[in-house]
Amino acid sequence: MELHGYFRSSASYRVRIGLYLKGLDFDYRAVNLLKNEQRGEEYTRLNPQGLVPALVDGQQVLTQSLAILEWLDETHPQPALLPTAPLERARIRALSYGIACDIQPVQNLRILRYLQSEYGLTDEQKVDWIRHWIHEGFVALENQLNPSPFAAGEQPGLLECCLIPQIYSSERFGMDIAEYPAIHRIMLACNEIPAFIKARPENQPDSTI
Ligand SMILES: N[C@@H](CCC(=O)N[C@@H](CS)C(=O)NCC(=O)O)C(=O)O
Repeated sequence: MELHGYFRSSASYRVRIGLYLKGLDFDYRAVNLLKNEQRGEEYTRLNPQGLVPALVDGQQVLTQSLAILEWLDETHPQPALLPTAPLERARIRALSYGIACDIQPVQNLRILRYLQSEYGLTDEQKVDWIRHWIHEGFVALENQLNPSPFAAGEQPGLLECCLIPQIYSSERFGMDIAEYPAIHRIMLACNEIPAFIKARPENQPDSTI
């Protein structure tokens, strides 16, 4: 498999965690978002949306990080990213979508660039914007987390694949995760797990470019 992504992209980071949790081998193909390579002809042949990540498996191209993670879970069931009981699966999906559909999209590069070019937002205003939406999302998430080590119990899964990259983004913008104790506890537990360590942005080959 080939993962096309960018070291700082939270959606790419989600998929890296999933691949490493499942112990799957893949080649990493860096797509430099700052150079707009995601909009170039070569990459948009893989994903016409011009967004990373894309996962290539033989002749198949998969896009949308959550669809990729669920596909990985269906094709490589162990260790599972989702619980087995339908209601628990729905709960973990809801928490994960809360991050991937409601927090992350409004702070995406193209949104920030548009806010700057069309509405003249300064860098400081963009940081306020980002923090505002993350804080609102994290407060809601915090109130929905159980006191077990991970969102679904003893093992990390889909929610942690989404949460750890979102925490990385929030820390980049100066937020203090200790303000959200349940989220903080999950973060500390994930920080000990090799899959999460390998997936970190600073451990990717394009982090030094
Ligand atoms: N819903 C998509 C979001 C993908 C996405 O937003 N990717 C960002 C990086 S995290 C991107 O490629 N941004 C490029 C841009 O905004 O131009 C997914 O989960 O895969």
